[in-house]
Amino acid sequence: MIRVLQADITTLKVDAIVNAANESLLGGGGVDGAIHRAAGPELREYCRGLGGCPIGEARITPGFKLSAQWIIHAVGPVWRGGEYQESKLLANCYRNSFALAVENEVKTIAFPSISTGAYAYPKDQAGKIAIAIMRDYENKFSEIIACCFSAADVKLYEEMLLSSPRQRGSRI
Ligand code: AR6
Repeated sequence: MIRVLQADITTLKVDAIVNAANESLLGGGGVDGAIHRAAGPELREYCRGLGGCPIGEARITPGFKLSAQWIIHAVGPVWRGGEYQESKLLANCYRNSFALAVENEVKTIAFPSISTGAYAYPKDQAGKIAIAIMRDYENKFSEIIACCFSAADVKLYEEMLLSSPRQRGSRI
């Protein structure tokens, strides 16, 4: 199932949380900064060994001091008006994160709203992509959490979830 929650993603007790990282994977502001602070300095050391990550792709690390066993670091696109493959790149972030989660037998996973902070992706357009891909993977997980930071984001995601029903054949 997909659940919308208002929370600091670093506090969630799930198998994996997803980070909205940058190409260096060495930390930054926003959710990335919060995750690095909560996971501790070992995360940065581990990430240094990964050698970065291209936009649209994802990398997995241990959760270190987090309750989550894994952190999946996805690099979203910077919004540049919509003509620079932003939607495809954002969709790839979600797909590649889910693929890594499946490979690592993750059953519960939480996503922030990738690219909608510092990278300025319009929230409604980004939310539509996030929900559509969460629906594609819904059957492979016991819980997918859309972790929103603000009450306004919760409202937006809940509306989008309602207008994007579970796919045919996926109901038990
Ligand atoms: N828990 C859940 N969501 C959060 C949290 C949190 N603790 N903190 C912020 N958000 P952003 P981006 C929400 O800027 O747009 C960093 O510097 C926030 O409200 O974190 O993908 C990286 O290093 C927003 O909805 O990520 C990159 O350089 C969402 O998380 C760059 O920012 C994403 O906002 C990535 O920018």
